Amino acid sequence: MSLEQKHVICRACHAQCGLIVDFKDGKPVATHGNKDNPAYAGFSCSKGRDLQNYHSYPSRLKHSLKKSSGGYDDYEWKTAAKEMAKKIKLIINEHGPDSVALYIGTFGYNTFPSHAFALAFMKAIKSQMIFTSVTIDQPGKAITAALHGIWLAGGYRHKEWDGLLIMGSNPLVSMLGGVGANPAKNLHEAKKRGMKLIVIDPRVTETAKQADLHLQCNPGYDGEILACIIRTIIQEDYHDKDFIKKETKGFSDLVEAVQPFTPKKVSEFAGVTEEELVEAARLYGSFKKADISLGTGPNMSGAGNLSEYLGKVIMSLMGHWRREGELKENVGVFVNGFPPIAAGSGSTPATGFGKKLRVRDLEESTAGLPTGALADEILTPGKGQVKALLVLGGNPMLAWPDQIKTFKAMKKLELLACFDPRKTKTGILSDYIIAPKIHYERYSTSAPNELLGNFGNGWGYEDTYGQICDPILDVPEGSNLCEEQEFFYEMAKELGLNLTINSMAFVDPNVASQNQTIIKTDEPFPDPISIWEAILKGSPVSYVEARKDPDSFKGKRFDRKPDIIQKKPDDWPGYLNIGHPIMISKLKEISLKFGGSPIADAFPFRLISRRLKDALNSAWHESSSLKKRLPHHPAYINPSDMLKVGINDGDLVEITSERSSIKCKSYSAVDVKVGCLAVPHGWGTNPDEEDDPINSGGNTGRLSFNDKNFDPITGIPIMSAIPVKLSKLN
Ligand SMILES: Nc1nc2c(c(=O)[nH]1)N[C@H]1C(S)=C(S)[C@@H](COP(=O)(O)OP(=O)(O)OC[C@H]3O[C@@H](n4cnc5c(=O)[nH]c(N)nc54)[C@H](O)[C@@H]3O)O[C@H]1N2
Ligand SMILES: Nc1nc2c(c(=O)[nH]1)N[C@H]1C(S)=C(S)[C@@H](COP(=O)(O)OP(=O)(O)OC[C@H]3O[C@@H](n4cnc5c(=O)[nH]c(N)nc54)[C@H](O)[C@@H]3O)O[C@H]1N2
Ligand code: SF4
Ligand SMILES: [Mo]
Repeated sequence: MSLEQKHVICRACHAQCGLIVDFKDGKPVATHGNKDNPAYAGFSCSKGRDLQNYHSYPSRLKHSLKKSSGGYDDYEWKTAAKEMAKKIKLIINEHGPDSVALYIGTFGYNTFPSHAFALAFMKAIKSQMIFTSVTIDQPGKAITAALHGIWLAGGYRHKEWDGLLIMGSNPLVSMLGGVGANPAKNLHEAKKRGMKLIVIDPRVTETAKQADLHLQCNPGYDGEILACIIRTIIQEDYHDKDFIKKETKGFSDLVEAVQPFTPKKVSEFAGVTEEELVEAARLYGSFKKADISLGTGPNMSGAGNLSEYLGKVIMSLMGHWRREGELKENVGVFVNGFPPIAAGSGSTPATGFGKKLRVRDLEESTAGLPTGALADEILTPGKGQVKALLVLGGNPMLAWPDQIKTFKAMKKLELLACFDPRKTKTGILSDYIIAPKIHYERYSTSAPNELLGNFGNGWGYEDTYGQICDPILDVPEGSNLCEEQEFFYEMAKELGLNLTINSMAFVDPNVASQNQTIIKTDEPFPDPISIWEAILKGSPVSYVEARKDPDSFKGKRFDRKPDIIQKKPDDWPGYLNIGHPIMISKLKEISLKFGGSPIADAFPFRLISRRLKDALNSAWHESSSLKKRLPHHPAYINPSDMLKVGINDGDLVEITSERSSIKCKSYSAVDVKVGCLAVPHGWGTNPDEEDDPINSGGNTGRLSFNDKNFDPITGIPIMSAIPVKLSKLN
């Protein structure tokens, strides 16, 4: 018997944990954390620990598929690429380049080469119709970066925090939310050091259980709660007047706009007491080096841009940004961050520079094109109608809002192709499913998580951590699998086009496009190392150099000096905008209709989103750990609400919104706010299939309209805090 250990990067989520795989007689038998890894320090989650099984899940495709009259045929991927390219050409000839759209889902991001080649392909065919899951996730972050501006030196990291405010995020499960690569350990250490944690969430989440102060709010009032905190911070004189004067604009407009948000008024509808609101403001006001992190909850419940914006405004009011002369340790390994200058970038437009959609006056914003409107772009006839959709590592049928409309849209397409290792609910409507190599079978780096570090406070790495990973397992015997980038290359080759790859080692897209590599399709497909070299062109540490050190494959701290934050030049034009007119008018708008629109008696509950430890959106539902822990898709309901409606734990329930209804199995959960149902997204059947609440669960996307209550900038509709009613299913 031979035993061996190999290092790997788990790409099952953005966290990109450095793990170890145990091999027995050449077969992977276990995957686990690596306690010597300097960033993850032994961390792994149940999905990572299931990776060796994931490669042979029954649902895993070993061949690409093409739809035929009798179902699906196994297909050579190269043949599929040639056929799809021909079809795309016909569609473009008839309807123009923008009739071909690309949707990049969560897995399209986690694999940089596929992402970069997909974008390059779209550029080559001259289509601007590139959509991603960002606009149905936390688009408020990109809008805030534009309107508020970015503090170039960044914020403080968990080792330095004396305080942290988390709103509508659960980093102990989601690994997003700013507590670093090993959130449980980092949070524990920070708290031991005296850091105080404030959590604002309708659920007593794993993270809220650690909080010094938990505001168990009603969902959908985050803008009001933050405005109230701002009002109190200013009124009680906690703000940093010197920082505000030197580095920000808009203070007086802000002060005026938050006046209506008194603790008394906000406490009337936000589900928290006046005292709790004031206590949260005082506690945050007492912090010197703190961070505010918002998650999907506030972004999906109606005022995402405003909530994200006000989160940053509080940090700027308090001056919780890294200052001149301080050290910045995360100076980048594979990704270049912002220059280490103690200065605001200035406010830039969030829209008005890109592609305009034909529907609802929506257009490209700093968060990208509105995915919430893509179904309409497919369904609305006329010039510019989308006829072909390429789905890279996503699952629109279970992830997009308005499942009923999404279904109609998918059926309407002349060409639908999914790049996915499984035949998903979108896959079963597709003309082609392209089966990729996965995890152990691919080259990867920790760059995706590092790049994320520039988009969310406390995301990414603390310091100069990086890892490289080469394949550690052959593809299954008899399979015919590709990496998505090879597929895009084959399509481009068929169309006689070259591909121009932008480096992904820069935050600024303009700089990225100055670091391009042209992939000539009359030459052979480049080897994987050259591909990664191109993807990371211009990175602080060269990929090829990094490969020379065996420790890079285990995950290590690269030897790079921390930056000393520089003083801004005297003529620096930038600033932080804490009173942006768009956000000030949004504050006025919500102050005029306090408490939002009254909830119709017909829909007295609010359905909120939440994530599951063992699943990843619509994927990993087959994992053994999930099946053991949670055999059914749960609708978590407070027992007092169950009593009110006359349901018992485990009963099947119907959840109905203005849009439609779904069936789920109820789970009694004292940790859910009374009046809320917490239901994970990414489950359920397609609208033309039988409901299957036991095995498939209910799709929360089916409960939302994509064209009502949507954000006018990003197009995100209400995907959390959806008004619903609840009844027992007989
Ligand atoms: N109501 C409601 N709706 C939501 C949310 C919510 O909280 N509430 N969350 C939203 C959010 S935050 C997001 S990001 C979206 C997610 O939206 P999507 O990204 O569209 O959905 P996922 O389920 O993450 O789809 C990922 C797909 O990638 C596939 N995959 C796995 N590994 C690979 C690989 O190596 N290569 C390729 N090509 N594919 C792979 C998986 O099988 C899966 O089908 O959903 C959104 N929808
Ligand atoms: N295990 C696991 N990890 C994941 C994923 C997964 O599916 N499973 N998905 C990945 C993806 S795509 C993403 S984007 C991240 C998301 O990461 P997070 O944003 O941390 O996602 P959640 O864990 O769903 O936390 C959202 C929280 O918002 C609360 N909430 C809902 N509505 C409201 C509201 O109106 N106001 C407030 N204040 N709170 C509200 C919910 O109770 C929930 O606790 O996680 C990623 N990581
Ligand atoms: S947290 Fe994400 S990257 Fe880490 S082991 Fe789990 S699924 Fe993999
Ligand atoms: Mo997401």
